[in-house]
Amino acid sequence: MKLLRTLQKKEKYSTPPIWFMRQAGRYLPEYRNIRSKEGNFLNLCYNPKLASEITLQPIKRFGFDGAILFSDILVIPDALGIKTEFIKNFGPKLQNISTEQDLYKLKLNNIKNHLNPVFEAIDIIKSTKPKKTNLIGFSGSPWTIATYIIEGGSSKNFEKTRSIAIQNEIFFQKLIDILIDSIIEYLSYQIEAGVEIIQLFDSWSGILPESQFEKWVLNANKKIIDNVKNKYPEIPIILFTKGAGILNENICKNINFDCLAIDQNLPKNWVKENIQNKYNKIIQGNLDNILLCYGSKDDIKKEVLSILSNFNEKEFVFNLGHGVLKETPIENIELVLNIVNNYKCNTFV
Ligand code: 1CP
Repeated sequence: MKLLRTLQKKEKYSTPPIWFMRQAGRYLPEYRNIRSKEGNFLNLCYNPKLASEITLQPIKRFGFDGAILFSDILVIPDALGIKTEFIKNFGPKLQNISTEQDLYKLKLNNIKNHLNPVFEAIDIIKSTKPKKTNLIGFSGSPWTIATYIIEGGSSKNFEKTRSIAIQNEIFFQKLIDILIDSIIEYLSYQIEAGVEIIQLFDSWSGILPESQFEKWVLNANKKIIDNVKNKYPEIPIILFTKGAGILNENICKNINFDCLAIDQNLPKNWVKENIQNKYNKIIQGNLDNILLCYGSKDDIKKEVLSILSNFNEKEFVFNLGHGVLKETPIENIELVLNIVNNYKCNTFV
């Protein structure tokens, strides 16, 4: 309950709640064990029993305050009828969409039906999770999902998506509007099924210049958040605009969300001054996932303590700046939990 109460600003704890983005995944032997038996990643996402088990694996092992639903941001294109596969040693591969004609073929009313196994998984997790652990539902944000749809998978420079958004804005706006409606519907069903907190992942928001950022990141997330907040004012919303830098100020100025998830690139002083103090937003994150994976114990300890001393004067959620890497040693995660959970005891200072 510590995570939920912190996000609702109902309580300030001496040690912050803690969970990690991508905490359910390939760095865990118990995940790899289940994964090796199921060749198809999406089948795992659509298996309520296994998805609920994987969601709770990091909770059983580490006792995090939040459990993030095991699923993926690309279940939305899959539900829209855009063929989506996860290829071994390659990553996601999506059917190509690039014209208005393609958009007419999408299945617009398929969220409830296609993603019902996800809602069933939520129902199982709700009844089997420890009481103190809060369940976090999520979705990708429109811009980030659109990049996978237009590029047909992951990308390094997003040139195709960026050029279409500029050259064929009418088409791109239609695609974004379809995604906005689908995401609102998806999040609403997740909340009805029992998630207590929502996180929106706009993982590739950082590649856009200001005017484009306003159209595709700010406006799109605002529409989703306004709609969900209107229906479910009690459900805290965390927004992760990775790489947005000082444009995060515009996000805080214009959107009524509860918590800004910050990456590892933002300077702590700037965040403290501008996000925590000026806009009075709760923040989450900032620990470098690469440092967590490859850093020495001493360097990790120093950085964790620096994050705590900078951010923990106000409501704060301890997390990474991006997801746990699959090579991350389990003992590094245990080290961080130990430091965070014992922070006030001064044993590590
Ligand atoms: O074979 C495997 O096991 C697949 C690895 C994997 C896992 C464990 C993928 C493929 N997705 C996931 C789960 C996942 N993805 C979760 C739930 C588990 C948790 O967080 O603990 C969540 C929240 C996501 C979200 C996600 N998927 C994002 C946003 C967060 C971020 O990391 O920026 C993105 C961009 C994806 C797309 C995705 N899913 C998987 C891959 C390989 C990719 C492409 C990543 C890329 O383009 O770099």
